Amino acid sequence: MHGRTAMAMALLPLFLLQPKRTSAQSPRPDTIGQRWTYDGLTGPYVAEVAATGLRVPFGLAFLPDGRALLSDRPTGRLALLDLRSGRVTALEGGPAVYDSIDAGMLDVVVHPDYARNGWVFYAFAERTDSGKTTVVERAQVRGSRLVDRQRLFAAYPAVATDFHFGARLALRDGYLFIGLGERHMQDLAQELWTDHGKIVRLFDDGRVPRDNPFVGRAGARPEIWSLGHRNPHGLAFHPTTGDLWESEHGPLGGDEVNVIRRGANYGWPEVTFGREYSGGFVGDGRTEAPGMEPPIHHYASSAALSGLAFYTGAAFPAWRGNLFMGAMTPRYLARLIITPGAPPREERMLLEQRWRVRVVQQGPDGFLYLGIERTHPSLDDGMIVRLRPGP
Ligand SMILES: [Ca+2]
Repeated sequence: MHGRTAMAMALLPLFLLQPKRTSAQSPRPDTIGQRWTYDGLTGPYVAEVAATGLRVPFGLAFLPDGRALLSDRPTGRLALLDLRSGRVTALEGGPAVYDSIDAGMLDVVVHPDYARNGWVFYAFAERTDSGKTTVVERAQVRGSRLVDRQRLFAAYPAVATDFHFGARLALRDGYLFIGLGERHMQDLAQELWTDHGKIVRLFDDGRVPRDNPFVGRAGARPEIWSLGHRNPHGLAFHPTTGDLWESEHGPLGGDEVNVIRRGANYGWPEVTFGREYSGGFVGDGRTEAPGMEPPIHHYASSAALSGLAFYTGAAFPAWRGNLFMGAMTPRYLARLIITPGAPPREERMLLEQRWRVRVVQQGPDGFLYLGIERTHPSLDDGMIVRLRPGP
């Protein structure tokens, strides 16, 4: 996302479900332990600062020992977060990261079998003589160092722009899915010779599965799983269906939530509900076309969706099965209530904070953790905030 201006929100056909805030605004800057209480639609909840001193916390993943891994995009670093004290310790031994505009250290995830194999996976932007691209590695965490780093993937080819690197990672059943932006070169999203604007699927050791949809097609990248994406910023498996869900940024409007199918084309830039930043149509302005998958949900005005998490915990029973995303341009946390056969309903949470929520993850305690970016040093520090049930 770049160059966007805040716009009035027009979220039809959603119902607008607006919670009301109950406690007074606290003075800035925010500090660890600072909290606000809200009357949500499903009951009271507390937003509590868990860590500060960050810039753009882009990825967040929990380790079995009560710590979390986070990425702080423009610093190019991964860090360990102690969830009890809020102490953040940068990890040494990471890769050299390119950090301009949309680049930097991107997503980080923990292998579902981490307790057995110790692998963590992370995506970052890399600069070489031929340009910049999105790279994925896996490594082990030993003390405060990354060790045994293995390079698994580099999106082909490296190009000159500093925009739309993605990236989000999701792991299940030995497969690694990577959501990649089209690098602000929109026609690449429809081209099978390049990884940009695609979701790719690898084994978790970086090998390409032979049953990927474009294996054996002349000129196609065999790692491609789906195409026609603009800039994925959320990727997660549905807790009951197992489907892979994705959120992506549109241009001016046209942010989407998609369910990702093998080999499917998600349309960008041939079909979109968004407009060019100038206000004109993208291409010939089509919003649907044969052979192109429609989003299951889209935003008519700019939402700048970031992160995607399904809630499954015990702390908020009323949220189970709901989908959470940051909406960074209007600046709220979206709770989507998805009912088959009906339009999603949305609760816009934390509107008064005007936080830019970059990432949402459910913690091992069942609380919801948000990575919030620094918008201005004297207003919002980059921080991690947890939502827990209120009194
Ligand atoms: Ca689309």
